[in-house]
Amino acid sequence: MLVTLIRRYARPYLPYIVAVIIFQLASTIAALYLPSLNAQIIDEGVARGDTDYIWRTGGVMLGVAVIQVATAVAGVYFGSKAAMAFGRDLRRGVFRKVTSFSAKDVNVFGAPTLITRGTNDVQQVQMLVLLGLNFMVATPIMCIGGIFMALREDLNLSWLVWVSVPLLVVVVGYLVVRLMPLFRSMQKKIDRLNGILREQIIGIRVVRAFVREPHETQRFGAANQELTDVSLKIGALFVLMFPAIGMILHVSTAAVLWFGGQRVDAGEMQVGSLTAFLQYLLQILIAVMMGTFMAMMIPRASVCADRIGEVLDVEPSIHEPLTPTVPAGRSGRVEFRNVSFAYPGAEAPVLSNISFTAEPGQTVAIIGSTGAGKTSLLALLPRLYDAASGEVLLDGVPVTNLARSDITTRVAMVPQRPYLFSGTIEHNLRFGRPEATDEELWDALTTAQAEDFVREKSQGLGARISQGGTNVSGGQRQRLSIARALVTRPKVFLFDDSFSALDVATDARLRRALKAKTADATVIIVGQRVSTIADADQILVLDKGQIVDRGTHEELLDSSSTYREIVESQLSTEAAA
Ligand code: TTP
Ligand code: MG
Repeated sequence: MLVTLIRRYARPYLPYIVAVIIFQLASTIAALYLPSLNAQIIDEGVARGDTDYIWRTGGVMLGVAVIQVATAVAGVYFGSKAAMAFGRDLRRGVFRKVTSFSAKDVNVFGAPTLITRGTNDVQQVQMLVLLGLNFMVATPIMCIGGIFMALREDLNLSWLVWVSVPLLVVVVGYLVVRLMPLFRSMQKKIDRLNGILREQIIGIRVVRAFVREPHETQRFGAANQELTDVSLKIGALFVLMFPAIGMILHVSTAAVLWFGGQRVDAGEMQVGSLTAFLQYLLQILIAVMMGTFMAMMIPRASVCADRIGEVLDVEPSIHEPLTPTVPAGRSGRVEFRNVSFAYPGAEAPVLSNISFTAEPGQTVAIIGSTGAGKTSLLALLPRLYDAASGEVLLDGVPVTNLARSDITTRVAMVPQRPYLFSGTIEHNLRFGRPEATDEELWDALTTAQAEDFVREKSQGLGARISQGGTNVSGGQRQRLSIARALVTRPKVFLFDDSFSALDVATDARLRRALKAKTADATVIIVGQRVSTIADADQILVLDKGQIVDRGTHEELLDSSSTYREIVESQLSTEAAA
């Protein structure tokens, strides 16, 4: 998966990558050339007292050093550009994919892990690409070139290379192998800690109300301690790593000086060669170290790449038809034909054999006890889910054959638990139709009985709404979300229990105002209060996912015992209150 992802998302940045390779090649070769120039100055210039030679070679050395620095900077620049662009595109890819998910697809993963995959996991892969671009070319050339150059300086000391490099690989490799599982476990502990923190912040009121702070604090404390323990273990290994590497570097230096010094003494080697040899050995060791660090990132990044791949590979369970049918009329006629539906993984169907028609200008009301399937029924029209059997038709065309835009411009839903986005009131109201004018917004607010409280805000339409709409009351949120639906001027309105948080008087006023605004539209209302739905043209009584009775209020009072029970229970509770 790692390779696939990198291949797919890095392709547009191929020119950058080629630039990185060229610049790194140049900078590595320059870096390899420097110690040998240094040796020449010492052995030829200083030894013979040839000032001219020293100046000339020194000048060349300065030039090479400048080239080395400049190309190294350019390499890192293009490498970073490519890696960051890669990360951005990958994040965008995950985001687009998740946006195309149906409610069912989101449930398969769960929201928190989708968020982690789109952010943290992408970052891990991006990091590997960044380091890869920076070291991929330089490291092997440095190793091989370094060994070649070192041997050119002195063959007799070559055994030092063959001893110190494998030693370093073994030591660093051992520590890396010990570190890997700890890193993986740390990732999981961070996930867990985030999860607990998130839950506690969101549920803070409930935690307070039930005085669960001590218990929650303890739960958080335990997860926190686990993370600390893992971090400490990692720390302990790192504490070992740096002295171990330092030790190898220093012992190698001492060995080169010791054995090289003897050869210099014996006149078999020149001082310049000795320093050059030493510098090459250090270059090789540092390159090997970097290579090992990089290798350490690969497993971690590939775990992340797999997790990202799982998201990208999902075929959204609800997709648009390839050749959408264009409906003949656009009046907003809704028809359910023998519709059955079950939630994924549930054995019993939530809806069975639902058939009804809602004509434009009509109001169809749905009433039934909690869990009867009212919300599920509404969800089928905007295709939040697809029916298992039967057909849901909008203007005579099955919704599965309609283009998405054809549905969304004609159907507006006020969900049972309305959600507002962080931003301003205005921005929320224009959600479905960005080009709506201010007058239209105020008009919708008036109809939704929300004008007064918006006017009371000093910033009016510009008043801030926090994420989810948590800084307005439940009833205000419902009315804003009704106004949001009105602004889109749809042909079909779906109100899912949208008046439940309103007092009876406001409910009545709102429905009167709505009636005028929705005269030509098809209205489907889910209601709990009989008063909310009594004047509907058709009332469907839903019980355990089936329509048990249908008719107007008067007809149902006569014919439906279930309906009469509901009415009586409400009358008696009202009387009791
Ligand atoms: P709903 O359709 O949500 O029932 P409802 O809208 O009639 O109830 P309420 O008046 O309380 O709003 O649920 C019907 C059944 O489907 C219920 O048994 C729970 C189940 N269900 C799921 O399994 N998954 C879901 O995502 C939803 C919304 C419901
Ligand atoms: Mg419901």
